[in-house]
Amino acid sequence: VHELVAHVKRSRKRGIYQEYEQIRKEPPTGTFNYSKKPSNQIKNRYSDVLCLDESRVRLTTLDEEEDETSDYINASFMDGYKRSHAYIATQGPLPKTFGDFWRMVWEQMVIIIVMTTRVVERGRVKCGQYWPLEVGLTEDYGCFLVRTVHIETFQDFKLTHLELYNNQTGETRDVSHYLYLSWPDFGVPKSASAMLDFRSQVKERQEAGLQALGPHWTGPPGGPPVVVHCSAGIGRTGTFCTLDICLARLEDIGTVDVEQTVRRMRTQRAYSIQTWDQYYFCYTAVIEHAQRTGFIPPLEWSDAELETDSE
Ligand code: PTR
Ligand code: PTR
Repeated sequence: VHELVAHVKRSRKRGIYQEYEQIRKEPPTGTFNYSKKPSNQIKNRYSDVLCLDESRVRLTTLDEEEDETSDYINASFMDGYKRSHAYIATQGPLPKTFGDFWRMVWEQMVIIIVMTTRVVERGRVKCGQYWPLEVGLTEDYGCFLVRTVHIETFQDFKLTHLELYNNQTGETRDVSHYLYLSWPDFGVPKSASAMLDFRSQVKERQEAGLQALGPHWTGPPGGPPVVVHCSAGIGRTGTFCTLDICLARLEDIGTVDVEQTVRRMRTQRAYSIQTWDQYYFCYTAVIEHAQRTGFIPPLEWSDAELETDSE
């Protein structure tokens, strides 16, 4: 991490910006054929944000009659630190895809949903209201019923405990829904420390959830994938996951590689991280975390000293 600090100081904001521009210029590494099929296009929130065929999440098809595209949802598996399928990065569900979204959550055994957008921002709808807003309410999403059990409100986020009921099997599961409130699209979180606290809460819940699954869990070692979404599922989602991966590696072996993490992520979810300040934020948040946890002394780093040549 000392090297990372040295790298940022050496490159200054301009250098980090160029590093990001370089990544941005690289073309996507695969095809988007499923996203482009005519019957799937209506399932994409944005016609220019598609998912790579190779890493897309497939839904199981409900009956034989359905055509071959009915397994489509705009969602991608992404690796985490030393873990494959650590995340599912997805777009904010559309009313048309609410049922598909809950089916994916069920099929992938998801216990945590991280939402980094608000439903409406600056007067524009960014994501559908795919869960019941008030405690005690139940919504019907076709094969699944979702009930809001309990809501906890924190300064920068809201944690909603949901109960997901499968109409066909009669089983019920608990899902934790984390809604981060202070992150505008194409922007960065108000403060790195709020984001770091948010991330550690999510991490704790994931670890507790994995414990609770116990020996019956036969899926990926770290537990079921965490669903992360914003509006398009690339900008804020990519930033959150990059940060999570970088911090996990820092905590494990004391080193960080933001650049390669983002490159690799883009091979699984194209266009992850949308702006250079989201990219730069990953650096500063990692450094802030390293300071808070004692990897580097407080005096080694000050973001302010880099302001001078920012443009
Ligand atoms: N099905 C659980 C229940 O009804 O208790 C869902 C739930 C889980 C509700 C946790 C509230 C919970 O709160 P906390 O995480 O604060 O203990
Ligand atoms: N076509 C949209 C646009 O550029 O406005 C696509 C888009 C929307 C891309 C939102 C990224 C967005 O941000 P996020 O992934 O953080 O929701």
